[in-house]
Amino acid sequence: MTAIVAVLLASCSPMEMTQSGRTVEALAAPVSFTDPDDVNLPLDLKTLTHENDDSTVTYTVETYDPFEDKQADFKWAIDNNGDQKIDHLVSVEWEDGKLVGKVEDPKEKELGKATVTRIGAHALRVSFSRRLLGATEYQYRVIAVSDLNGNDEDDPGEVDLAPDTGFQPHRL
Ligand SMILES: [Ca+2]
Ligand SMILES: [Ca+2]
Ligand SMILES: [Ca+2]
Ligand SMILES: [Ca+2]
Repeated sequence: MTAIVAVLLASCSPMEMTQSGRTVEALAAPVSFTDPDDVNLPLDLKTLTHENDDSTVTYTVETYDPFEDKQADFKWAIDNNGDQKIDHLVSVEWEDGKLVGKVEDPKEKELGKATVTRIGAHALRVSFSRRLLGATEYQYRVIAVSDLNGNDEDDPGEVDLAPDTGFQPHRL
């Protein structure tokens, strides 16, 4: 029995990969990972989730403690060609009295808008067009900045990373 199941599974996966991906991937379940309670900062990353459909990529961030809109400062740093260098950044920040989401290149040139939604006292969600990624497979890490000294810079001791080493893969 086990051998038959293994053969079936083995023969299934290449078929999935050769399909255009639309029907298969549109139904992809959200994928989450957890970062430890590892910093003594207002924004301590807890659960990070990615999901996508045909047109949109959505990230959810949940922290250990509740945070206010004006404390929000999250970045998803995206490497879309596997060289560990960042090609795109999805950012959520408090700007001009509201939460603003953007997709930018590493030089902060804006490539497109991202839609931010609060989904609880500990969490928010950001969505953007998957066309902006320019890749069907990429890896990312999440950065939360608590600007303790108010200088608008990410200083040592103000940052939580998730994952703490390496990147989280996302296949669209
Ligand atoms: Ca954390
Ligand atoms: Ca890269
Ligand atoms: Ca700072
Ligand atoms: Ca961390």
